[in-house]
Formats: sequence, structure tokens, C-alpha cells
Amino acid sequence: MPGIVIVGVQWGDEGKGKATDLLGERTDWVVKFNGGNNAGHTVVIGDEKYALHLLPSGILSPGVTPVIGNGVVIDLEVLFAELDALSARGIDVSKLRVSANAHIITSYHRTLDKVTERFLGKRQIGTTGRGIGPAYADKINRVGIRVQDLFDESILRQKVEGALDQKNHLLVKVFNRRGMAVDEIVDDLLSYAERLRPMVCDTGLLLNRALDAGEVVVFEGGQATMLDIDHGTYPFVTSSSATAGGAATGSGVGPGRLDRIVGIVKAYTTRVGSGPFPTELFDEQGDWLRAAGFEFGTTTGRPRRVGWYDAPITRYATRINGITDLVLTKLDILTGLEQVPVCVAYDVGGERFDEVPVNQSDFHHATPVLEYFPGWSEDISTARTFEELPKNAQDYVLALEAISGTRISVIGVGPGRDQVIVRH
Ligand code: 2SA
Ligand code: GDP
Ligand code: MG
Repeated sequence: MPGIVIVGVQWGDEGKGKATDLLGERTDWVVKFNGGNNAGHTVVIGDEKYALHLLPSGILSPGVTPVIGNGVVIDLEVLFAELDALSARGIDVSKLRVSANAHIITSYHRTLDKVTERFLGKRQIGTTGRGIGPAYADKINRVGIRVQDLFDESILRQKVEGALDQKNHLLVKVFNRRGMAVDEIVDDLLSYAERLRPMVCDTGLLLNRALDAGEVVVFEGGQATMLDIDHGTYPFVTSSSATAGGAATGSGVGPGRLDRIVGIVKAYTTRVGSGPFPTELFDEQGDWLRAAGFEFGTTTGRPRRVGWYDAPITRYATRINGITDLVLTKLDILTGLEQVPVCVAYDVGGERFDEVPVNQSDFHHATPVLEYFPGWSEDISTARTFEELPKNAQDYVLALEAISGTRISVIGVGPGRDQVIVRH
């Protein structure tokens, strides 16, 4: 099974980092195909906890070659800070490969992200403020800076001039900010070039050759289906293709080579930032869930919005991504609930919707139709087989599988690398 894609089913933070890390033992390559340092993956290995933002989670496994694909946007300062921090903890980062076609996040992207959000006021997206949206906007607008531009100073200068023409107008005239100097940006970018150079290559060629040789490549998605630029709750989304299709375009590997599509889904739902969220809890049960699951952003520390499991979302994600297997994470967090609610459909102004409504306004006004399953109080964090789970927990998993329409192959019962149940 050489090409395995990992995607988030909900609004992110489902535990994709842990799932990718888990596959590490049997994996040769892990490629990040979308997003940038807006991602936040927490991986717990023994007593050590690693928070990764820009680097693929596979970097923690000694046998894996980590790759930053062409679909990623790179903040070079963050890249080297993250590499240095991992090196200082004894992780070998020397194998990292970076696509020559990946785009660069510059200081003007970070500034624009922040001022645009401030300007939007109540309508703000709640971005991570890392410059992600403006960098992708430049890519689509054909005024982006790519990794390969760093190795030709005169091209780099021309491109930065072109990009700043528009930006300075916007910054000075619209946002009342100071304009940015071409030299300042060019010098900053060039200061990273020589350190970056040995990592840069045609990563598409590398990955295709690896697949030709029968090696295992994991495509690690950042963010999630409901944050995808095309299929998410637009405009409350990130600016990249976070779904399985993005694994092909963001890495230079044909869609036919993606053999398994693994959807990571939390046993409840969380969201960071603005936008519709039908099962959201605003009461003390929500506070309990946030505290029990420690639902705070890995990148920004923001408290995450929390709610119950939403089956129509899993069905939607299964269709959009072609999910072949689900990994259900954080089942342990639900321990202690007398009843576990699950959203099976929506009510929109008295009308029942069994699937995610195509009309965004309907989704904004959707309230959940809940079904209740009997809870369990036994500690499940040490269970390693399905049969070791209490009967009610087993039934809950089987019910999710039935209403979501996809097989749950792996169940997470704790943050640790070994705290999983693999079902055969
Ligand atoms: P952006 O910065 O342009 O990508 O923001 C656009 C929307 O995408 C959401 N988004 C995320 N949602 C959940 N987790 C993310 N990563 C971090 C984490 C977030 C953090 O793992 O915890 O630490 O705050 C992530 N990245 C982007 C974002 O909230 C906006 O709604
Ligand atoms: P990602 O963005 O999808 O990689 O997810 P994050 O790392 O942002 O958030 C998931 C959090 O849940 C991390 O702190 C993980 O260590 C933790 N986690 C993952 N799986 C499980 C699980 O099965 N149980 C518990 N209790 N924690 C988990
Ligand atoms: Mg995260």
C-alpha cells in the first residue's frame, strides 16, 4: 500500500500528527502537501512532547525522509527555528527535502494577515496570523515568491518589486501602515538561501521514484476537510487544499497513486476561529469537554470551540476525500459521560437535513438532531484491543461506524504513541 493520505475530517486538531507518527515505523517518506506554520501537531513519544508547525510529523521517525511539498507555504524563519529546536533535542533533521516550487511567506504576508483581520472586525476569519492567506493569494495572483527564486538574486529582486508595488499601495493607502522596502525583504530572504540550498530539489520526481521502487509514502494533510478552500465552510476556511485532492496537486504525485485515504476524526468536534458549527456547546458541558480534552490551539494557544460528534460531517468528508479508513481519536475523553450525544442530522427552520446543506446560510442556521448513546465510566486508556473496551464504548464506536458509513480501523485512547487500538 505505497501511497497513504492522512486528512482531517472535521475542523482540524483531530490528531493527524499522532496518526502520521504512528505510521512512521512502516513509512519511508512523509510529505506535507498543504498549509504552513498555521498547522499545529502534537506528538507524544514516551515522556517527550513535540509540537510541530511547519515540519512534517514524520521528521520524528529515524527511518523517514520528511518532505515539504510544492503545495506548502514556508516561513523560513520558522523553518530554521523548528529545525534547530528539534536538533537540540537530538532529532536528526538532516534528511529534510524542500520543494523548489513551494512558496515563501514573507514579512509583508504576516503584516497583511494581521491588518486584514483587524480591518474585518466582527467579520474576521480568526486566522492564525501567520501570513498563510496572503501568501496563497499571491501564489494564485502570480506574484508569489518561490523557494527557487532565492537562488537568483536578480529574479528575486524583480519579483519582490512586483509584489510590493501592490502591497505598498494597500498598506499605505488602505491600512495606513508604513510601506516596505524591497532591499529589506530581499536581504532577509537571501540570508536563508545558503542554508536552504542543500535541502531543495524536485520533490515530485523524488516521490514518484520512491513510489516506483515500492516505498511507502505518507501524505500528511494540514488543517481539515471543513477548512478546505473549496469544500470547507467558506469563507471561514484556510487558503489551501486540505482534502485528499490536495495531496496530489501539493506533492506532484498523480491521484491514481494514492492508495489509501485515511480520515482522522475526533470522537467529538472542535473548531478554532469563526464560522458555522452546528453541534457547538456553549454551556458547562462544553467547558468540561474543553478542559477534559485540553482543547487549546497548538500554534496560538487559543481555546478551541467544542461540540458533539457530527455524523453528517464525517459522511461529507468521506465523499469529498474518498476516505477508505477512519481513525477515531480521543475516545478516552468521553469517559465519565452518562450519555454520549451524537448529531445524526440537522434541523434548519423545521426542515430536516440528513447531509451537510450545500447552502452556507442553511448550515449557519442548522441545529443538531441528537441521538443519545449510553456512556461508560471505566478508564479505557490502557485498552489495546477492541474487546478490552467497555461494552458501551464498543457500541458507541460501532454506532459511529454505522452512521458515518465508513470503517473505523484505529481507535485512540490516549495521547501516547502506544495508546491505540488497531482493529483487524
Ligand atoms: P489561516 O491562519 O489562514 O490558516 O486561518 C484560517 C482558518 O483556518 C483555521 N486553522 C486552524 N484550525 C485548527 N487548527 C489549526 N492549527 C493550529 C492547531 C491552530 C492554533 O493545531 O491548534 O494553534 O490556533 C488551524 N490552522 C488554521 C483558523 O482557525 C481559521 O479559522
Ligand atoms: P492535529 O492538528 O490533527 O495533528 O492535532 P493536534 O496535535 O493539534 O491536536 C490533537 C491533540 O490530541 C494532541 O495534543 C494529541 O497529543 C492529542 N491526542 C491525539 N490522539 C489522542 C487520543 O486518542 N486521546 C487523547 N487523550 N489525546 C489524543
Ligand atoms: Mg492541530
